[in-house]
Amino acid sequence: MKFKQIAGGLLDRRYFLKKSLVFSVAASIPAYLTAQTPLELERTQWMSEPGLGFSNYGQPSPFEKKTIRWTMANSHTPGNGVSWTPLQDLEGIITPSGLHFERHHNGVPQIDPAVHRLTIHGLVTHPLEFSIENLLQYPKISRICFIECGGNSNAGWHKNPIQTPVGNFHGMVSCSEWTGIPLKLLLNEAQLQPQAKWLIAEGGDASLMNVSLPIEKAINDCFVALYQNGERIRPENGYPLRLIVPGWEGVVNVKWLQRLHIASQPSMSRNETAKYTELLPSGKAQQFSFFMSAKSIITNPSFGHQLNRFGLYQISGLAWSGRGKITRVEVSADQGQTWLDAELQDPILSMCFTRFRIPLEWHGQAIVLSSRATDETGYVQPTRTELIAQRGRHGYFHYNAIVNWALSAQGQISHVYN
Ligand SMILES: Nc1nc2c(c(=O)[nH]1)N[C@H]1C(S)=C(S)[C@@H](COP(=O)(O)O)O[C@H]1N2
Ligand SMILES: [Mo]
Repeated sequence: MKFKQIAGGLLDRRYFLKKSLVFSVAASIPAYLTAQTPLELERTQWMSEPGLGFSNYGQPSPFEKKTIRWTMANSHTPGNGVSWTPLQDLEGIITPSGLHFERHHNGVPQIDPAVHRLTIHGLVTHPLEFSIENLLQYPKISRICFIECGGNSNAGWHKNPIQTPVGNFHGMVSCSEWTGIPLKLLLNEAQLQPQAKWLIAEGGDASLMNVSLPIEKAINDCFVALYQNGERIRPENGYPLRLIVPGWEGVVNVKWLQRLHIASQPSMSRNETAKYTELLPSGKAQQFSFFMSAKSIITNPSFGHQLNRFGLYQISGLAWSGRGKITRVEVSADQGQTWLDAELQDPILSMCFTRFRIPLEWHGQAIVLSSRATDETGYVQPTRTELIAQRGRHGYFHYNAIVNWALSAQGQISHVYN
């Protein structure tokens, strides 16, 4: 067989497909999978008595209690903090709603949808006020897209590589199917005046956060979402209404949306001046760095996982880009000297998580696993050294360098820089 096997034990992504055509079944199955004879199934307790009854709202299996968000709040201001999506425990591309990361500046408001209003005013011909009921009358769209906090992965700037599960390092990104009304429709109802250049979106929580967006983006693909993964948005993620700004940093995806002020200038609010700006080597700060650039991480295996047998492993991970579709993910097992293309799993959508997979044959070799994403603009995820060369060492936001996992001969995984 002419499978490309490169340094470190990575195999061609089509390995399994071709293997089943070439090998006889017996020869290709590892001994530990062979069933004991006689082939009799043990009668378990759950086969011997009726199961539980129906429930009004389903919950995960009690055996999956470890798959939870990791929360961290400021003890002086408990409403200000983060909870991380446990990316190391999840598969596919959709983040379950109850595990979507959270970033609140002043807690989760308990908004009564019957009272909530969305106001559009400023440089418009018809200032408008919508109730949720009014909004539900408009034509809706659905879109699967990621939301990533601009501060995600910021531990990558640390001098020494942080040793923590993927979710606690990169878990300020999640991906849902959002359903709502294109902003363009609502702005058309209000009729923008010619001087309208910026849209200032305000949330109805106690942080009264506001952010400014160029009007072109607002018209192009933004929408106000009422549903998340088929059900009404969770309170933590903006119930009853949030702004979705595909591909752009989390902070502009205003939750608990209550006001759209159309203006000729940005508002220069705290979250676009003091925060969510990049301090460059020149000492100047870069503002309005909206796009989330291409990024990828191997989620399985990753820090905290233990390889406890020799043989084939299926490496899998996530890639995404705020500039469009992911076109390629390469994986290396030798500190980035040689790379092999991973399989990209359908669907491959713009500004959305893309799942990648590649087999690895592991026989106790110590290797370094890395993944590198390319998006449809041709942008290639940089190494950490390249990122630091571009951005200096004073940054905090928008860290998207290649992540390396060192796999030891004992099957343990640690985070390393190269
Ligand atoms: N009203 C309001 N909107 C907000 C925030 C907030 O605190 N209040 N946090 C922002 C930030 S910084 C991010 S990263 C995203 C997080 O969205 P999520 O909590 O649904 O993951 O919401 C943004 N929208
Ligand atoms: Mo954020």
